[in-house]
Amino acid sequence: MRGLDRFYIGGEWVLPEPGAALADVVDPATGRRVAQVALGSAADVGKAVAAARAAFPAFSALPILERAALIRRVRDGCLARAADLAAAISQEMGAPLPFAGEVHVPGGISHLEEILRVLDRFEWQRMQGTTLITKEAIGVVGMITPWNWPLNQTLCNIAPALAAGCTMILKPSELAPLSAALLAEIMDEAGVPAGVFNLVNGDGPGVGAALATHPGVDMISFTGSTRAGVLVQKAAADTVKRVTLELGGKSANILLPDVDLRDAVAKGVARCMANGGQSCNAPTRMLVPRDRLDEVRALAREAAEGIAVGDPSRPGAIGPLANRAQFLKVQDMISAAIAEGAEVVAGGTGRPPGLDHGYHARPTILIAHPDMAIAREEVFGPVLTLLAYEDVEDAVRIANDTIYGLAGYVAGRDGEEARRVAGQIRAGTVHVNYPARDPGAPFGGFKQSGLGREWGEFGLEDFLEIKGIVGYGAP
Ligand code: TXE
Repeated sequence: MRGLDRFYIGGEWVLPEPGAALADVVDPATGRRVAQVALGSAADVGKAVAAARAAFPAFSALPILERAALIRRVRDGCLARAADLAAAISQEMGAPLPFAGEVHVPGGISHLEEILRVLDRFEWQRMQGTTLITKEAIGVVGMITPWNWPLNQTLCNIAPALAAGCTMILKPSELAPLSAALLAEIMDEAGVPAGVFNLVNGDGPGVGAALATHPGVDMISFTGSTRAGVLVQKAAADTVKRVTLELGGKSANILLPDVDLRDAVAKGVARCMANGGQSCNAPTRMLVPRDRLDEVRALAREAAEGIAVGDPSRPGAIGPLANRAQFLKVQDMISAAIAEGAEVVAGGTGRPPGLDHGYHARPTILIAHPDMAIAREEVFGPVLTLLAYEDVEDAVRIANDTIYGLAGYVAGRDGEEARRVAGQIRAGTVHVNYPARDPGAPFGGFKQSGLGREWGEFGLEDFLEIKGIVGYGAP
């Protein structure tokens, strides 16, 4: 992979500035190093910004149909290398290979497909009286992405940026840079004009901060922890960049009193544990009627104990946590919850029996009180917290009693009641009765879960400025 020891800048594979450190890329399933990645510096970022700025005028002026054709070629390149992408994702963050191939890769590619549909009908300009309202590309975008859904997170930025006519510099997670390096090859082979897409690897304080402060960067699209997102927004403030943030979550899953408990608990556990629980929109708090807590306890235990860990051949298997720091954080949070009085229904600390390598954690179900840290803070691991509620009003109150507002879930037999409750959840995406993923739905947070919206037309809008030309239609 060329994009590990070199960066992709201005259409060339460029060596880092002298003195660049190397970081290990570790396969979390084994704990062994599989590659090394060069960590760039502000000087590397400066070169990439210059290339992106130089490419911006021509690329933003390209007819939409040509930009759509380019997106189609990128999609075709991703499809042609889907197996390589899945292998890279599996190695860099531990997703079992079937899950990487069947969920991660198609999920990423769906953003290219969706933006093509959006481009077919997008309204770029309209008249308002004699004023022309137009939308145009923001400029050069710095993209800082994390390790949990690497291809999904890079493509859900790249697709709308290409559609808008922006040029870009991607800094993927230094812990999971493999699929992004492949993506740079795919972009190159697809004929993306030089300087439109650039890849600079590095860590947050180095390359991430350099992107956030560089005056030649017009926008930062950040996905990651709330901690780093706040730092990025502060760093970007001096140059008044547009900043979109896709941050953490602690999403509630309200099981209404009339719900089919067996079905809803099984699906709720599976959704929470999918990807090893490392999804910002995972339903990590299951809210259940207090008088049915005993039934839920038994059903949740059964569901959690049915999840295979670390055996990719088993359907629904989960892999290890993506890295050592995450493994340790999850262990600490489970221990702290137990110390605070949470009841362990399934799992607990330590590795699953028989797995003494890698960063595998046990699918864990805890019954907690809404005030405990485990019920309030993002864990980002295979840990589901059960919370009892008194009545539906109480459930909605608990669901909304959080600094986060990324997603919500409601399940119940009476559709009208489920939709009514969904309307009361303060979150960017609410799911009623476990629907299939919709890449055209807006994705983003209320409250401290973020700023802006990703996916589909909502993602595209975030890469556009709105301009009014007053007097345009005057005689
Ligand atoms: O992510 P970081 P970490 C949450 C989750 C997890 C926690 C820690 O709770 O346990 O974050 O993860 C870059 N300036 N999420 O610390 O640091 C970094 O290099 C600019 C939620 O591994 O947020 C990487 O590219 N950039 C989440 C990206 O930010 C900086 C996904 C994400 O890393 C930076 C991942 C800085 N000062 C973790 N510091 C989600 N919302 O999906 C770091 N980065």
